[in-house]
Amino acid sequence: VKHPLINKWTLWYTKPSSGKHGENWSDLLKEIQTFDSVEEFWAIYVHGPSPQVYPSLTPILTPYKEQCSPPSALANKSDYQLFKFGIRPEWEDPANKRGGRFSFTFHKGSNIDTQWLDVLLVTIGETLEPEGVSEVQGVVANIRKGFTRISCWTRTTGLGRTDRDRLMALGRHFKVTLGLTNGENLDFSEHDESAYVGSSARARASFSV
Ligand code: M7G
Repeated sequence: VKHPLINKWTLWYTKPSSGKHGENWSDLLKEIQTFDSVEEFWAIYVHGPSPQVYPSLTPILTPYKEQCSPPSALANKSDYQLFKFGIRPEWEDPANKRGGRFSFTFHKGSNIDTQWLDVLLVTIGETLEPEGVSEVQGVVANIRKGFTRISCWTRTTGLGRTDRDRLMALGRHFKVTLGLTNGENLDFSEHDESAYVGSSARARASFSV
């Protein structure tokens, strides 16, 4: 018997760019596996993608064999993304277009493996937001040279007062999951702006929690 999840999820991986001309973001972004039960999640988390999906992963399994390793084992410039099934982890996806993200940047040398597992669990367990609220689109871990970053992508940017309150509540839960203290701020930025400036790192925060 498998224990079903409320939603179906897909785990993605962005392999580091080679720096070669003509290589673009969509060549780097790869779907690892989709799952909708607790058991399948753990199998992927512990053992990596199932043999059935290996053939489609060949281009990234060699030389990158670390897809389901913890973030600390990933190469610089790689990402993990866990998104609701059907939503690509991109600003351009119709489901993300009008949204944004909460993010926290951990300084160089931080090991975020525990935080990332906790984030995965609250995401598939759907405890980040109350029943009936559906802001969470997915979560992302970025491995970069000088830092690591964990984000939670949301459907909206909290324009109205009630929407903003709902986003703030989500942000506070996310903050607790990451084990942040009150002095450590979680910034919210809009995807619109990340797409405009070409990097989420350079997008300014519209508010913090
Ligand atoms: P980043 O992953 O937001 O973080 O962007 P960083 O700036 O801290 O490294 C890195 C690069 O990946 C961007 O400059 C884009 O080339 C590409 N990229 C990242 N994301 C999330 C997207 C996306 O959603 N759409 C597109 N087209 N490119 C993206």
